[in-house]
Amino acid sequence: MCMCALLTAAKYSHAQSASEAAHHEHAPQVPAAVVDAPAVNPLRDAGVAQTERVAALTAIAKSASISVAAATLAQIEACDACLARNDLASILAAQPAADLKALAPMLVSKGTESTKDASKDVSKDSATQSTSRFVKAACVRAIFALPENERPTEASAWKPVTLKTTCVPGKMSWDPKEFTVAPNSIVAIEMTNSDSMQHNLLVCAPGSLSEIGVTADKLGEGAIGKRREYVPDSPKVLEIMGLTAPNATGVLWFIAPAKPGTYPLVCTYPGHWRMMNGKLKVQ
Ligand SMILES: [Cu+2]
Repeated sequence: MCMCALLTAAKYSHAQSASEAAHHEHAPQVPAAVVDAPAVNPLRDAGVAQTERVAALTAIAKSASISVAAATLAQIEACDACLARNDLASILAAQPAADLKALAPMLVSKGTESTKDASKDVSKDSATQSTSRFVKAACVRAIFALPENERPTEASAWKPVTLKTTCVPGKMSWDPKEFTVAPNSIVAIEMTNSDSMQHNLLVCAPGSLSEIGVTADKLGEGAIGKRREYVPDSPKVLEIMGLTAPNATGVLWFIAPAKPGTYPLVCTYPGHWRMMNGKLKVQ
């Protein structure tokens, strides 16, 4: 039996059990979200393996006769504030240097032009303005993936700040967990997960820690939460480093908020937020 037949069979048996449940008052109800869950989009959704995202991007690149790097940049622009944005940025940065160099004029242009939005308060940005911050960060990250002597001269004006932290084994905490950066600076967080369980890292709007944390805990109770990898659907979630496996290092590049303040860092894996939080001070 081919894979599609298997999937169809699985879908049919699922639908059948839902229908049976609906006709039997004592049978447990199958939540509609499970039966009618839309297909996962490897270019937009959370919880998709990088290999699957790359396969989708490769297919687009092939059909349009462009490089995977060019296809990825187009998808980063199209993805808006989607949950795949940091993964797409990571894929772009991992493309061959020759392909990134071919894209460099565009990367420099986009990495520079979106600073026009930098005077805005990030927590009040419209989706479009936020997108340009994401696109800018992805373009800058891709330029810095090139060897230093191959970067365009414009990039010498960019001074990324790298913040390194570690998930402390068994402590549900980061070390360090407080950082200070300048407004609008280019920031790269590298989180080494030395713990035995998955963790993510979100940058949130000032004062929103408990709101985001409580929402994340609720996400732990349903299928939707798992599909979102426990990232609340809230404008107060500003930046997302997705779930990072034990012994792996998560990387998140972003443009620091324009408005000075204390921005909570939090892991939204259900049950973690009360202990696993930190501070990004922008001043
Ligand atoms: Cu965690």
